[in-house]
Amino acid sequence: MDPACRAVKLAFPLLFVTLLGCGESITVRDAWIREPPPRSPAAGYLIIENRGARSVELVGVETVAAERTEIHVMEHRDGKMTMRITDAVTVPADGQVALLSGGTHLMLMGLRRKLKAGDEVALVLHFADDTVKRVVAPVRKGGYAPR
Ligand SMILES: [Cu+2]
Repeated sequence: MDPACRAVKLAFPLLFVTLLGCGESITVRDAWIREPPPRSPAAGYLIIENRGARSVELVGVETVAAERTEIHVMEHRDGKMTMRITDAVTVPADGQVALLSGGTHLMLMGLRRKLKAGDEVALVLHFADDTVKRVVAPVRKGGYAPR
């Protein structure tokens, strides 16, 4: 949240959204989690839209369904695609980032319960500007789609 928005929010907690639209520039949609094989982490996908004039950074994701949730990027190494943890994903101003099968994705590590198609997982997304977005991700069967 930019400093002006934060100041207005502190001074006028009920008015800031309608007056300035602060914190309303980020939308999370099309979230889903692939049903994982037994004893495996689960990959999660979603799209983050940023209608604001500044870029925002996704800096963390959490869910009660897993001990921790990592953000993974794919990279070529020695001719193979491998996954690497990243600290943040930048969503450009007036743009979007798609976490898709075969690309940047969420990885739910240490699942606390079995995830089966039809289940729902509540995800909490934290952004560097203190914005918090909650989204419910259905669990679906789905093939891996390299890109
Ligand atoms: Cu991964």
